[in-house]
Amino acid sequence: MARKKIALIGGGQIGGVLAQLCALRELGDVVMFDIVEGLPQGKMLDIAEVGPVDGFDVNLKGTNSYEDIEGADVVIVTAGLPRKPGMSRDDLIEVNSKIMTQVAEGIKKYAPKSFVIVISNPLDAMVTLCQKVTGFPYSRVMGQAGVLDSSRFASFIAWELGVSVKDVVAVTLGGHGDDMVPLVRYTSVCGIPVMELLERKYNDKAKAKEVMEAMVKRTRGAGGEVVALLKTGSAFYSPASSAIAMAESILKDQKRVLPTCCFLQGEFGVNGYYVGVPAVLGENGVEKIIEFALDAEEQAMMDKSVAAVKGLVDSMKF
Ligand code: A3D
Repeated sequence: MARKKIALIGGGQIGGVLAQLCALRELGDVVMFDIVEGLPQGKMLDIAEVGPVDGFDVNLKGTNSYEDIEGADVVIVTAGLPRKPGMSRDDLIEVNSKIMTQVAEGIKKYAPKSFVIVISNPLDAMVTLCQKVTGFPYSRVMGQAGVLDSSRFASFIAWELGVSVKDVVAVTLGGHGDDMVPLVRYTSVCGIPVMELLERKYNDKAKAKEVMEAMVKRTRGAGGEVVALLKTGSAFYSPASSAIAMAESILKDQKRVLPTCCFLQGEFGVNGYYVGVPAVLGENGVEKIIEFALDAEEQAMMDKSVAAVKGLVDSMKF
């Protein structure tokens, strides 16, 4: 059986971590494409030379030619500019749309059977554009945002309650913007609703609510919090790990349920837009969107988030 092949489009901060994680987990052979000469070649050589130490055995190649991504099973796209302090993700739309159009044309030509995971921002708009340009089925083009947003939310809850991050299950819905929807009612620690644990901790419902609201706010602004600290770019370890979880679920047909930016056709009352929802990821890509009931307050937050996505996507000229 041939080895799996993973193509990384963009060899910057996230691209480098993606390559290292692919190698460490031996997910397959990896090709990194970037327009900057020497950058992908240098990064891949650097990682490859530590195979004997880390004990991985995969082929790693850096390239400036799209031909080299030929036959890729999974393509992960990080090409594009990241935010600087004070910028919103939406400020990147003009410049990153041009980049995404070129990238999607390259993928369409050289990896026509691949599954594509987009990370470039503004996420929901860039996934939409990637699907439009490639013309691939919706099940094969998706975006990474929700795995990370949910992981951030789960981290804040674990730190607040003094429990292992492994035992918190949290989910966020909606667009990857400041209106994203962390779903408190469906968040639990070892199956126990998180609000029950917070109320016990503080013995005060109002205080518990206040603490949760602060964590929801921090989750919504978590990307910006990292940008403000780094000053020269945005988060890169965490989006890389999150996309690898999605790629691994597809490559190994794990059928994990992961918050994924998927094309909705009526689910959650959304029709014809890419929005973050839980989905089953397996050998056929997005195999199923998991729908469930939202209460009036959650639906209102979802509607607000979707309205922001629609505004951005509708502003793009395809
Ligand atoms: P950075 O380190 O700047 O890397 C981007 C790379 O893209 C650079 O190496 C560029 O040379 C390359 N590039 C530019 N134009 C092209 C092109 N036409 N074809 C191929 N490569 C090109 O950025 P980064 O890795 O930190 O971030 C990449 C993207 O991910 C940005 O748009 C970020 O905003 C976004 N991002 C998304 C999340 C999500 O969770 C969705 C989180 C963090 C960052």
